[in-house]
Amino acid sequence: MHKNKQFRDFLLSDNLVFLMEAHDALSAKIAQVSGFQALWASGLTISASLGLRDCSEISVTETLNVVESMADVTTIPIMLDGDTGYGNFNNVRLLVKKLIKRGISAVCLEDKIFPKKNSFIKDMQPLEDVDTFCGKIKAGKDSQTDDNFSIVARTEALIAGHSISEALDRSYAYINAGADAILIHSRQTTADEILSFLKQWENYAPVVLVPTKYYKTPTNVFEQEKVSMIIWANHSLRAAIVAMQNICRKILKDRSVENVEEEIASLDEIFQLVDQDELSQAEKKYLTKRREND
Ligand code: SPV
Ligand code: MG
Repeated sequence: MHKNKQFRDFLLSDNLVFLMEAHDALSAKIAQVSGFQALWASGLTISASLGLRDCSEISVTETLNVVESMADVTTIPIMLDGDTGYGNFNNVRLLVKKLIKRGISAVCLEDKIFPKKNSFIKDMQPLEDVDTFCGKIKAGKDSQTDDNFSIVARTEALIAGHSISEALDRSYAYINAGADAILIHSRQTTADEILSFLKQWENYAPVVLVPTKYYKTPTNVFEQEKVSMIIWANHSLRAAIVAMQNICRKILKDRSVENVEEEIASLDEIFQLVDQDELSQAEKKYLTKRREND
């Protein structure tokens, strides 16, 4: 449970915290070992790693199983990308309860309509009615069994082509409905509209950003604007795709693995990541008697 408090503290603190994308237990573990303080369980990359589209194609059960496996092997807080909440307010209530049981510290809900599509697909996706979305947030907050679980409300107003003032109005409404923070999303390649939003927002409540497209803006610019969190939303999977494509090409071309050994993780590295040593220690402790009786 203290992970939930840690996540809430990250939201409220003056320091900028980075959330690294994870799509399975191994990518979650690698992000933690690398030094990230929190994880983003991305809808896009979890879907892609299951061979599916980020269009509400994966079920709640599939998502829960993946995030549980991430929580099992890590100790840092995880925020699930909860998309539209998989239905109406009632589905959100069930989702929140199940996430807390599975060791997840926060969920991000977006004001689109189920079934949604990824924000970088060029379609203009309709936004959820403000009151309906506020109902989802209230229902989620009322059903959380741990006070420190966080709900981040994500507005897609800018992505859907609406004005900054529409994004601001929606964000105020979501915070007033009980959301712990706002995620303001943009698909522009500069941070202009985000910075304009932040100036007018005046740090009314914590803000989370996803600079997938406006990555050229240095992160200290956002830090100066008191942004709480930045999500690197898909970079582990994108790195893994290139690495896997390269290795597949090379092995096929060379008809051998002789030239790839140096480029890939050793088996020892895999054993280390899954904590093989822990099992060896446990065997010494728990298998002793059997050995004595042999
Ligand atoms: C995701 O990672 O699934 C996100 C972020 O929601 S984005 O792809 O930018 O919509
Ligand atoms: Mg998503």
